[in-house]
Amino acid sequence: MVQDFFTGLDGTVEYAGIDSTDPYAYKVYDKDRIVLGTRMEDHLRIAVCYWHSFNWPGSDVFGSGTFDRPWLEPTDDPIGAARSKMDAAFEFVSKLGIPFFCFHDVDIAPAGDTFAESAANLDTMVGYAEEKMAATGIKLLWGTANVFSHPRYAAGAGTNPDPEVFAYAAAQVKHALEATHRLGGANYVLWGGREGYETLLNTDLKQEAEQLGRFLSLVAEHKHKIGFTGTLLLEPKPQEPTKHQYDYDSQSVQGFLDRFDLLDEYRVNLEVNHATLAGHSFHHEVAYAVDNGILGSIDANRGDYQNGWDTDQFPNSVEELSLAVHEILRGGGLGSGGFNFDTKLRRQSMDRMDLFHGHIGGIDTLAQSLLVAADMIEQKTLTGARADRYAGWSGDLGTGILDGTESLESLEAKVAAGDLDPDPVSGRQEYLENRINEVIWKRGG
Ligand code: XLS
Ligand code: NI
Ligand code: NI
Repeated sequence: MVQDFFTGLDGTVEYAGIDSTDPYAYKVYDKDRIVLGTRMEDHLRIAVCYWHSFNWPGSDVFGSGTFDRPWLEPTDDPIGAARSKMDAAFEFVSKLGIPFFCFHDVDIAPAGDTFAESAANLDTMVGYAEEKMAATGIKLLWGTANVFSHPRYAAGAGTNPDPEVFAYAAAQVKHALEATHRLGGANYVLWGGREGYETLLNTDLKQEAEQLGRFLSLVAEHKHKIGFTGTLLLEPKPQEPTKHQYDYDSQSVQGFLDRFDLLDEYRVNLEVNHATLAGHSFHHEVAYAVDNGILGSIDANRGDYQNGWDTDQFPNSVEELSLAVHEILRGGGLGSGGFNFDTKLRRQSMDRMDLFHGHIGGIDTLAQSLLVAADMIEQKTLTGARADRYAGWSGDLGTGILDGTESLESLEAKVAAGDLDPDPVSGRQEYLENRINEVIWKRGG
């Protein structure tokens, strides 16, 4: 008998429109609404993450768990408890009415005393997930391996100074990749939480980069060997828990992939709060990835501008997200990716029903951002201004420079002959800011 955990809500969260006062209804997210020719649900491909929502008891470094999570209570039946947790997760995602979930191996299956036991536990729980997915229609956006929490990974997984730890991480990632494949996952993620360093005093940067490149090549080889057709994704983050993480941001990941000839094998999973930790805006990270052909998927959340760490709060700013969603639409959408809510409740949000409030607000914010971004695309609010700004590059001089016809000598000759007389023009930043606000305000955002 499957127990119901979210009895505070009988049915499912439905779209009720902006005039509804029901806190358990979507005000904007209307999955079947067509936006630029595509259903809203198919644009956004929203996922709930297992770790923050179902595994985390609300503990922080100063205190223990505060959350009401009956499925996390101590037990002498770890597989039974993992099943209850999965019941809770699937009940929640079904009631939320969104299509995907994401997990780490250790989120869904208890650790055993040996690798073989842990792997067997994962297989058991993957079997249970298959049943749950078949019964609910919920799909897997991505799976991943947690190769950062266990003490053996304190000095890194693929970048560990000990090759035995590399081997252990390789075994764990292989198994998690196969579990993701078995569940029909659309992507597989690698977040290198401890692939970095605490101090340069004991770190051989050259050696660790070689190891990481090799690790990623092995994963790509295995993906093809087992016939997994999902996308491999690297998730950049500049630091935390390490002082410095190698997958710092999209640009450094792109350089790393290029160096190890892996640009065809990997894309990026960009997280809002990781972008801001790196000193970028999320808009920057997305725009960079789109323009360099490496955008894969998104971990939706937000940081706190007063704090320097990964607070993983639920997104609530349409203004901030609209700009990023606009770049995504401009780039042709997310493909196999989606918006995974890598989001945490605040520690004082103890009630399990708070999980609904966090997700409903975040999903509506995202939906509103999609509408704003679609308006911006249709009105060419930014694309038109950008095209005008670079129009000179389609003329004879611009094409001649880029295609190699011109040299420094020929350019000097043109300038010296007085043929060219460039006129500085306005970048119109304030004008563009106003146009964006108009779109947002017209949408009632
Ligand atoms: C941590 C990361 C992590 C990844 C999955 O900061 O966001 O949650 O998304 O390992
Ligand atoms: Ni993440
Ligand atoms: Ni994060």
